[in-house]
Amino acid sequence: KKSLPLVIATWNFHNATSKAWETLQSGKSALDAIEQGCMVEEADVKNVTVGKGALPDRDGNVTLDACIMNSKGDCGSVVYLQNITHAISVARKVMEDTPHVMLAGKGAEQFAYEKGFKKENLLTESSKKAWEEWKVKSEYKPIINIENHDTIGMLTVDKNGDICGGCTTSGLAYKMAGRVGDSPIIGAGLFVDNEVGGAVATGLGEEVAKTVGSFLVVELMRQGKTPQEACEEAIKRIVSKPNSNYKDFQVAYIAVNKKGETGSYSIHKNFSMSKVQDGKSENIQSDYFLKE
Ligand code: SD4
Repeated sequence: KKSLPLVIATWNFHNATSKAWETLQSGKSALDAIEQGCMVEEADVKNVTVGKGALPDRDGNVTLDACIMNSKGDCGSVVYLQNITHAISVARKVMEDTPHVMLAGKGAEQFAYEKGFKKENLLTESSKKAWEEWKVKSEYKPIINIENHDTIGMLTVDKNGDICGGCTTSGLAYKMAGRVGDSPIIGAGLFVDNEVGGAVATGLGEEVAKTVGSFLVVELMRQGKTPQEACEEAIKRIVSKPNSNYKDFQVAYIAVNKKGETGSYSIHKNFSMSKVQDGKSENIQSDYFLKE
């Protein structure tokens, strides 16, 4: 049996997983750890796929998607949220302070102000410049995510074996106005089942949503697969579809089970998972489907 607690996240998000680990160590809840960890990336203007400084949609608007899930099976989500950096915190408030699961757009923003969140301009000068350069050609093409900075999806298992998760993103750069990805959709971008485990996705959200990817990973674990096997099977579901053009997009999953075993798998190479366990932080290169 692997030692608990542990924290994992998509990509090389050492600062975020470390923050989540410290939060757990300070005696706070696993949900606090998820929120605090995800907030690190939301606040980091250098991460152009999450929170402040994110790349905008085609029209120049930064719109955020996020969700959170606790070990009791409660969840909260915001979609198409503008002008608020910490979408993950608003998602948590939706979960805890409303009878609903999901709030969208203006309603989500209004709710955030009522809860005391500050209005902020999320479009930084450098993201604005990138968008203006993109506009010259306006080529609409999802890009394979090979860099080590991207959507953050995070899972924790606390010392009692209870599991929580979160996911926060600006989605695809230069997406159509109004586009919502997988990340705020419970079961697609994130799923936690405290009897079994949790999973989160990153990459081209449309492909994740079409296969209800994170729920699939968790159900496969319920049927006896390891987290690694479950992630592989969920990726195979996507690439084995008739007419799948998987060579042109990336999807990746990370997963954890109740014992603290973890797994990750992607279509293309260069995906990695951050992990903190026993106080040791590491970045683990993920195995992948498309071998040269
Ligand atoms: C989306 N899955 O909106 C997100 C984006 C992402 O790596 O994960 N990028 O489709």
